[in-house]
Amino acid sequence: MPADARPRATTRLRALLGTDRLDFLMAVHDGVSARIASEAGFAGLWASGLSLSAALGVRDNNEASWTQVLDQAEFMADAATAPILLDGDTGYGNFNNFRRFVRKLGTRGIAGVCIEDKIFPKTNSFLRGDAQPLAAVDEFCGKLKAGKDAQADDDFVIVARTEALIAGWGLAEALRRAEAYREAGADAIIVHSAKSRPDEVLAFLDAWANRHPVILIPTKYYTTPVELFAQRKVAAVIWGNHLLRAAIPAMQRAAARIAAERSVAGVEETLAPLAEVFRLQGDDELREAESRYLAAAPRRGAIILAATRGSGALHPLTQAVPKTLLRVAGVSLLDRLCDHLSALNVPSLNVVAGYQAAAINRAGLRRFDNPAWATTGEVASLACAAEALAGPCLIAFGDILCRRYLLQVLLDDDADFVIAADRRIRGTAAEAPAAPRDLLRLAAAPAHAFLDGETTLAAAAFSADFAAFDAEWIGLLQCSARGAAIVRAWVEAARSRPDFARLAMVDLLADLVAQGHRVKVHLFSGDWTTIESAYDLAGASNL
Ligand code: SPV
Ligand code: MG
Repeated sequence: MPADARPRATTRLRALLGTDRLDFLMAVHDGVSARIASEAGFAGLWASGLSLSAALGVRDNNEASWTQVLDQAEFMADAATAPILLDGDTGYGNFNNFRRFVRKLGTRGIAGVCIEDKIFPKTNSFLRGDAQPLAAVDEFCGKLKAGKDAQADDDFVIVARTEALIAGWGLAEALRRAEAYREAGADAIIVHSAKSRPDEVLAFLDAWANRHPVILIPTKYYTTPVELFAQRKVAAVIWGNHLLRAAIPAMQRAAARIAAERSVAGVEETLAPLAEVFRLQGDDELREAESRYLAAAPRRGAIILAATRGSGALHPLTQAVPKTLLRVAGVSLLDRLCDHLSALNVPSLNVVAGYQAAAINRAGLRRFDNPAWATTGEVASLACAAEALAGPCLIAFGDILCRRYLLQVLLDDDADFVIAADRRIRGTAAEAPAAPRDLLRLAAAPAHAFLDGETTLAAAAFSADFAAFDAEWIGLLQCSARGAAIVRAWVEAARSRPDFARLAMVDLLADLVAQGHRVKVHLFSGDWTTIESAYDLAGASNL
């Protein structure tokens, strides 16, 4: 978040209690409720022990430990813009425990704490209230003094709450305790009541005569118009538990309906949209921060050319699926390639489909269709996905199988054009007549005859003249953002060529070289294959 130009939360809470105006503190129980209440415009928040413990699924009997409360409080403070007064129950022990609690609260962005004059472990004031023992006044005053001495921020607020009326000890005792707590240094007094009529609280206020700020929690006497409190200069009213209670029936209704209907369709429109959840989580701030702090790395992409059915030799296997969906060891060529690319952090995956295009429907893979797949070549397919040539982009044939490291080597190279080649041209001896392949002539022999290495492309062609070339292209072209823009421009220009339908990717490589671009070649020996026959497919599982 940008630096908060407003006064500190402690200062704002103190100011709120110091005025003659009646303010309202809304009870919250977690980060999201703290944000919701802040957005609703409450001047302050009450981190309610009842609400917090209920949200955690435990009782309001100090079952959540003080450090667990501290952690919850920190989430609230991070999410809230309004200052938070935390319900500190009895202070989690004696003066020593309380002063440590105060110091820790100060480090978690909490503006103030309230402690009540009961005995640890306490129970909620509306449960068997009159059976609850009260703390000795002197002991409680010592605790308040220890808290005031421990606070690091002068504006941190410590509120003393007397349960004298709850416990049935009467108005005089409530007044005696409130006065003792004021003298001990409490910044404000809460006088709590479990009656549905405000009479005992109003009697207290009248006798108290505004001698020190008072906060009320009219959970039981909620029908009392707040003007009666304002007239008596009450500093603040706490709405003690209503957001948690609003959430409970909403969750119960939704849970029951989803269970009964075995579907979420019925409740969907009754719920907060996910966009609202993300908004409450502050996603917009993260986006803004990302634009400031994250290097504007363009999203890496890949375009997989997979429009073909494959040669006649494969037709018995490609009746219902394109070649790219042929499986090797149970995984299709396309899935394996996409899995590799995802593992290598290439988020934007695109495929150009043609034959049996609808069979390609992998989640997260964007499909472009080349309806003219039967009569056009690789470049025409690439042109169908030209818009994906934005930012660094790997162009790959969909019918190859290769080890992941080959892809990694190309992706790690930030030259404008990088291709992978095999120094051994496959099948030269075995095939008669030898079928033409994507062949490369290298500008220079690599430094080592057998090790993987890198060099520069001198020429490329689809040819059977094996003797005239040095290596075979593996069907992978990695382009930098600049390289991708050049390829895109070349593809757009190629659309008007008479031979457009026949153009192959090697024609692109040859043209890049002819135009004076450096095409870097990484040389490998094996570790890949392309599937042209059932024989290739059978052999591929050895990889
Ligand atoms: C709380 O919200 O936890 C309180 C107020 O302490 S009450 O539940 O009224 O005691
Ligand atoms: Mg409480």
